[in-house]
Amino acid sequence: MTLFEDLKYRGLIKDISSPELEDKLNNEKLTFYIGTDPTADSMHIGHFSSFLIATRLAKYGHKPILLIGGATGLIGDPKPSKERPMITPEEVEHNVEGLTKQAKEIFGFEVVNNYDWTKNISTIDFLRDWGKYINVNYMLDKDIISRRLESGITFCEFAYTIMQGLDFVTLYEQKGVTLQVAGSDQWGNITTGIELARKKLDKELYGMTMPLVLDANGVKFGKTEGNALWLDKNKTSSYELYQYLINSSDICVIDYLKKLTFLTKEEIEKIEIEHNKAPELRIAQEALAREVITFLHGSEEYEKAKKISKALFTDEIKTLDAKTLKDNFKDVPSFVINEDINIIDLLVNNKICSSKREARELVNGNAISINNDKITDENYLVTKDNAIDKEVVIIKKGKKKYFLGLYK
Ligand code: 485
Repeated sequence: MTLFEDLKYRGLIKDISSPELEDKLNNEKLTFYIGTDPTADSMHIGHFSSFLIATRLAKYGHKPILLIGGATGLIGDPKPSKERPMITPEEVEHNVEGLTKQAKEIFGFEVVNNYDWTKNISTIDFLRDWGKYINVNYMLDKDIISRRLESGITFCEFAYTIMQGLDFVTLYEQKGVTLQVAGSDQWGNITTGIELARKKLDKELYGMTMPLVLDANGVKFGKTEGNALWLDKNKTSSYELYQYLINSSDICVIDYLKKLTFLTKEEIEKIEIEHNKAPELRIAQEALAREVITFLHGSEEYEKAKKISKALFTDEIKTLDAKTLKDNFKDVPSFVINEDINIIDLLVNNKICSSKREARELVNGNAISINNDKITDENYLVTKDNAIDKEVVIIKKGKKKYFLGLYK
């Protein structure tokens, strides 16, 4: 299979700037780039799904450059809805550091920062050397900008697309970059770069975008209620990542395998057959969790996450040590338990239930477990002696909600 066929099979091509790109991707060795802005000090799983294209193209001999937008992060890529809040230069710098380290660690490619070539451009140079080549009418036609005209857009954000375009041309001049890849929302910014290269240098650069990865409800992959799923394992444990991936819907999981793993078409087809025979075994979801977590954090972390997940549903939970449990339940609500306490009081005092009545109903309805033992007695006493390692009490409410009680 050629690279282009492989990308098409995976559903990874939304737009390409020219049909010539197919031949170039299949027969030439290109230097290409993908960028992200430092809005946080870690990437999340949505970035991962886009950045993975770098590794995919590299496997076919192309050379990736990863860009962290130390300059563009100070401006803010316009969202279709509203102006972004500005982030302080200190915060941007801190985030650039985190992202640069992370991008190197996870992907192992060259990382550049657009602040390096943007910081010394004067206002006059910006307007003469770049602004002069771009017509405002052309900018107003861009999807994201046109969607902001009614609610308003500041000149600061309006100019953003020229900054990204300037990056593309600069990376072509400095490093021979001829292709920019990104998610489909970046089409307008990629084409600004292509336009600048044509007008300034009479040079044809190329762009390619990927569709957004969506779940069964049309929600962006990786968007959970509340928190993002971070790639930094100190922010999102491998266990939490495992839980998210293992719970992927049957309808989407094959698409995720195509887009988020390097399993071959043959391997995915085999998994799909097995999966369709017995979806309840979650063979496809397990393969997804294995591939993604191993890529991000290594196989040991995957094995640990799998072990904990399995243990939570069996008595094996009692064989895990307090440290492993605490490390992997970082985002699970936790509280300190000071003394032996009746189950109903524990549930109400720590806001797991909103009233004693609700707590009793849940206990009587078999909906509460402590360290995987169903508690059905309203007078049950939670004690330090019964805590795992005399420290950790795992409280489960219903099928999925976990809480951690910790004895000091
Ligand atoms: O020269 C560049 C300067 C900045 C950027 C790219 C090239 C960042 C880009 N404008 C952006 O905002 N990207 C998003 C981000 O940083 O979160 C997301 C895109 C998504 C995908 C991902 O980055 O929304 O489609 O490309 C990697």
